[in-house]
Amino acid sequence: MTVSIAARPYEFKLDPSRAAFVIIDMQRDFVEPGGFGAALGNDVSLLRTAIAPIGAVLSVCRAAEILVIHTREGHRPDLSDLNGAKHRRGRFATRIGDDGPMGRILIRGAEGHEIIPELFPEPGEPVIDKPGKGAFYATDLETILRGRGITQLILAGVTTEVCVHTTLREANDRGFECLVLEDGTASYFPEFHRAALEMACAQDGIFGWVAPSAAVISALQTGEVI
Ligand code: C5J
Repeated sequence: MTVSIAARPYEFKLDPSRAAFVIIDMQRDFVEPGGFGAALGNDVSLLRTAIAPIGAVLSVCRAAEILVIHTREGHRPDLSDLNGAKHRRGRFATRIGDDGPMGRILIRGAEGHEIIPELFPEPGEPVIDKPGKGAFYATDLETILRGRGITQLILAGVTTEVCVHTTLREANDRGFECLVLEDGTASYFPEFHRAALEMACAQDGIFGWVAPSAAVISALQTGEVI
């Protein structure tokens, strides 16, 4: 059974039994003051617009028994999975692994590394810890998806042009059909958010589809295109 989602560049035929909702890096380190995003000089409040739309789609996906997967960007406390290039990047005083108001920045086990309470995983929902920007790099995400027969991904989270887009590209090259949740993604740079969404569905869907949360919710609740 498929439901039709009104999307760009054309309708997305979603098969809930073969789809996963992948929520990328909705961690305190990115969306709350005192974390990695703030250490890079960003206004983290810009990312919080994505929380409510993701929450709404999350409820509907859980009700429809669509597999929900969460990712977290971060590193081992001994930094053994943090490559030097990533560690050295930038000229800010605070770096990955340094102490911050929410514990060590982007380190597994620190408060800041945790997923925000509004979107906290339920028992049984896989949480993928990733050391890179893409969710497929150095993780078992692909094994989990293939094992469950998943062929379609609804992607949400932050930031649109970094971890969401990197994951979109990785997934597309691996043969997954991807739909990016337009209001369920956000960026510290609104113009990058807009451009990333345009890039995703340009050329008749070069990387995939883009749709607002309302279209996904409506399709899953009514089975009709809104
Ligand atoms: C960044 C991410 N922006 N989750 N990470 O460094 O997009």
